[in-house]
Amino acid sequence: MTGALLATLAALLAPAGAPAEAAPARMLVTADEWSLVLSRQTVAAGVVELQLYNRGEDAHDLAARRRDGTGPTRRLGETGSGALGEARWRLRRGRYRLWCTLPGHKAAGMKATLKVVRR
Ligand SMILES: [Cu+2]
Repeated sequence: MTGALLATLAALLAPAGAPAEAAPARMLVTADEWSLVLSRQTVAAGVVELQLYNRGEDAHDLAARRRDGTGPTRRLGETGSGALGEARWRLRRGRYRLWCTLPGHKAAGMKATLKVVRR
C-alpha cells in the first residue's frame, strides 16, 4: 500500500475532533519542611501540568533539571504557606532531579527524583 493511501485511510478512520496530542500529564508536588512528595514517580514525556501545594509554614518553590545536566532548568515560582502554585513544563524523556531553590532547603531534604518516559 502506498504512503498516500495509508494516510487517506488513517484520516478516514480517525474520530472527528480527536486531539492532535494526548492530554498533558498532571502531577501534584506537596512541599513541607523539609520534604517534596510527588503524586507520581513517573510521567509521560511532553507537556506536564504541575501543581505545587505548600502545606508548610515557610515559602517554597520548585526547580527541575535532567540528571545528565542537559536541557534547561524548569521552575515553578515561590509559593506561600497554604498556597497552590502552577506551571506547565515540556519535558523530554530522562531522569530529573526536583528541588526547592530557597537557601538551605535542598540540603534539608527538599529534593525528589522524577522519571519521564515515552508516551
Ligand atoms: Cu523550600
